[in-house]
Amino acid sequence: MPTQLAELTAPGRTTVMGILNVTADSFSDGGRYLDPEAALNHARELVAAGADIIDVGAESTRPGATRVPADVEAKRVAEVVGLLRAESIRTSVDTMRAATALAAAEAGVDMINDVSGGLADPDMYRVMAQTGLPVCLMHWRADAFGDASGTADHGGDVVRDVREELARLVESAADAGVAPSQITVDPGLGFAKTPEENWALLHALPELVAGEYPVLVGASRKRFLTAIRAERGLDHTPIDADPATAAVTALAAQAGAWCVRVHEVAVSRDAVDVAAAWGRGRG
Ligand code: PMM
Repeated sequence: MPTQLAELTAPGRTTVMGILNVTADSFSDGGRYLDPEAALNHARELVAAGADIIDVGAESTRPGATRVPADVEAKRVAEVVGLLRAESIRTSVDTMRAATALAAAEAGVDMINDVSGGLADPDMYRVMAQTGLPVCLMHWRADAFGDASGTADHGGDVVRDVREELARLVESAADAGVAPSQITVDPGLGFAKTPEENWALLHALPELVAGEYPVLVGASRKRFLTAIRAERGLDHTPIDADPATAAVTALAAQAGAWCVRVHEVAVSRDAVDVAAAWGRGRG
């Protein structure tokens, strides 16, 4: 029996997904966790800090990133997923390749997270269906799924486009046999979107949450957040965006997001706990 989405859903609060990039070039942590032992140690730290699930990715989508060869990606993620599985740590695999998703599933991964929403690889929906695992379909309109830079023309209504395009992804996945009860969606903050579009999507989060599928929010350390500090002339490296990320987490949790995907877990876990306690204050 594959992992059910309900098992990855923290009772009474937003789920916290910790990011583990097993890459050479991710924009905030590239190269630090390429060694499987270092990756395992970092995953343990993320869990100790309050992560419910660890998202393992071996391919960066940062602007300017080049794609990692398929066999290298599959080997890197499967190895780390296997190590985490041996410690009963829940994992998702962040990949656009069906073969990598399958290798991760064989190593015991609990969820498939595809930033292309299943569009980058014609076999992805079939593998999602075959494994029966929970999936995250992220919105990213792109001609070629290389890096996340550039923008798409949303005719002034990014919220409408993202809702409609996510609905189409869900339909395609379901047509291929993915159980609707295993599907989550993600507006894809920072993926071919302007800062204004990212804020419009966050503003509209209650609308997205009101839809049929649980919503995952990935704002952590993204450029539209560091921009807040840059505007004030402050340091604005990706890590400097951790407090702003925690603020997004609190507001996203308040808006009913199912999950937040973050690098710095401890403060985001506090933020979702605060939002949950605040909600219980209604009595
Ligand atoms: N962002 C990144 C990678 N994977 N997955 C989902 N579901 N949502 C996201 O927003 C997302 C993602 C890019 O960020 P990273 O390079 O810091 O991991």
